[in-house]
Amino acid sequence: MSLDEIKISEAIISSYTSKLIGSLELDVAIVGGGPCGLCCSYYLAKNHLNVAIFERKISIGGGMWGGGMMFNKIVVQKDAKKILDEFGIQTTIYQNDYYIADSMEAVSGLCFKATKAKVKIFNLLSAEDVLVKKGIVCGVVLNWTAVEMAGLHVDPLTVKAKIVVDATGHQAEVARIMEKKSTIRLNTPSGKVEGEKSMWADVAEDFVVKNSKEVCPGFFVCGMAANAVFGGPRMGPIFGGMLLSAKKVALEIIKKLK
Ligand code: 48H
Repeated sequence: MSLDEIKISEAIISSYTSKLIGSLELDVAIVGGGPCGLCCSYYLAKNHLNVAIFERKISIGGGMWGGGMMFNKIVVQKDAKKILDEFGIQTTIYQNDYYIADSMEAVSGLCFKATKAKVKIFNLLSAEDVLVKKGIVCGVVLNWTAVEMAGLHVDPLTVKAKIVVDATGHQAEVARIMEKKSTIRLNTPSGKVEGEKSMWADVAEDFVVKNSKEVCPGFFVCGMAANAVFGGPRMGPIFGGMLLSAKKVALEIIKKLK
C-alpha cells in the first residue's frame, strides 16, 4: 500500500478538530500544563469530568524538567510521595521526610496518567483572557502562542467551562488578567493579586496547599500561582506542595460539581 500525504494531513486535521470541538464546553479548563496542572487534571478526569489543559509552550511540564538549577532531580515530602506512587513514578528516600525523584520520569509519568485518564492536552495555545458573565468566570479565551509571539492582530476563540483553574505558575497569568480586566474582587486581603514573596520552603509548602482554592466564583488557583495570588513565599525545587495543592483543588472541584 502506498502512503498518501493527503490522508496523513486529513487524519491529523480531523482528529485534532474533533478533540478541539469536544473541548468547547468543558467541566474544567486548566490553564498551564506544569506539574500542578497535570496532577490536578488527572484526579478530575479520573472522576469522569471533561477536562482540558491549555499550555502555552510546545512541551508540558513547566518548571519540573529543570529540577534544581538544572540538576534534574526533584525533592518531595512523604505525603506527596504517595501521589507519585499513585502515578507510578519511582522515588528513593534521601533522609527522613526527603524523597528524590527523577524530573524526567516525574513529568512524563504525570503526563502519561493524565492522558490515559482522558485529559485533553492542547500545547502551543495561550490563554489571553477569560469569559466572565454576571460575576462568574465561565470560560477561557485562547489564541495560538505563535500568534502571541508574532504580535499578530488575530482574534481569539473561546471555550466554556464550569470551572477555570489557574495553574500558570509564578506569573499567575489568569489571575492577573482577572485583576486587570474584570470587576470581580479576588478572595485575597487586597482583592487583587498579592504577589509572590522570597524563598522560605517550609512556610511556602504549607502555604501553597492552604491557599489553593476558589478565589472568585468559577475560578480556582493552584500551585505556584496560589502563592503569587495570596502573597506566599517560594519554596525552590521541592515539588510536594505542588502535587498536594493540585490534588486538593481537584477534590474541591469534584465536590462542587457533583
Ligand atoms: C497557557 C500558560 C500561560 C497561559 C503560563 O510554572 P509551572 O511549572 O507551574 P506549577 O505551579 O505547576 O509548578 C511550579 C513549579 O514548576 C515551580 O516553578 C516551583 C516549585 N518553583 C519554586 C521556586 O522557588 O521557584 O507551570 C506553569 C505552566 C507553564 O508550562 C507555562 O508555560 C504555562 O503554565 N502558562 N499556558 N496560557 N497564559 N501562562
